[in-house]
Amino acid sequence: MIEFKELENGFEYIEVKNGAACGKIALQGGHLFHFARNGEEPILWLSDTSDFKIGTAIRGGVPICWPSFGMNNPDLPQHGFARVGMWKLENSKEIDANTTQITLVLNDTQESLGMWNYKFELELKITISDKLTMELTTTNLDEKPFKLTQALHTYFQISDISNITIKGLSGKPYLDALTNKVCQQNGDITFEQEVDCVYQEVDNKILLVDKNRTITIQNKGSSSVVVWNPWIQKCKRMSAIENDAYKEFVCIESANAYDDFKILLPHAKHTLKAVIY
Ligand code: TA6
Repeated sequence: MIEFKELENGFEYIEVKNGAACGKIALQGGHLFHFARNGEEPILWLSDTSDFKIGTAIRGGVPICWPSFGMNNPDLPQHGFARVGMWKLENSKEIDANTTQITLVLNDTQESLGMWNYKFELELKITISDKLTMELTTTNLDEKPFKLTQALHTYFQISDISNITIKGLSGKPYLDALTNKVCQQNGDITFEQEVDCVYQEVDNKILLVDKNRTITIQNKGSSSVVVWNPWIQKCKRMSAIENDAYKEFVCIESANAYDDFKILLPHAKHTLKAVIY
């Protein structure tokens, strides 16, 4: 089932249900804000106080950070403009009883050209099945090259921040965004404070091990992964989130960030892919 729905305030989204899973995708931001396998707790976390209003990024799900991650480009808002842009539905198809694919696109506008003077096409292909697959493809439609940093800024729902361990990043170098120092990961990741790390040279699966389930993240077209939890103080300062919600989620972001940036020549393409299961 693929349904086109609207909230009372006119906020449009697509609801997908099939034999394996369900998902909800907002046209604003191309923002997948719900994904759950049938009979299971959602895999994506969504803030109870998230905004569903035009021009404000949803807090949770998978915000699309593009064409810059963080404040990598001072001419752009934090995490770029794609996550508040109005995307268009390009295609929706039920591949089989357990697999549904939704394709959304975002193109340059007068507004985007005013901030970032490049013609582009950004395509997001979301496949909802017992696995969640997201493929974000950038095409440079301009006559000049551009630098790209990006992330699928995935918020994972967890039982509690004290219960989880992230495996697969031991030995990897990372930029600690809190200290701006480059360090090396020693062993698995657990959480006792704010964490905001951009891991580099990542070429393997990442495991999010929780009390009752383990989620696997397999990336392609990316060698950087961001691990983030705001912890107590930053959570209190953030918009559209309850003060103690830091306990409910962790972000493991499939990225091209920091040294893993891309330079796209005219008419070149790059796909950032994440498979979550
Ligand atoms: O990915 C981690 C991060 O860059 C954090 O520094 C924090 O700012 C987070 O993204 C959320 O950013 P947002 O603009 O969505 O509040």
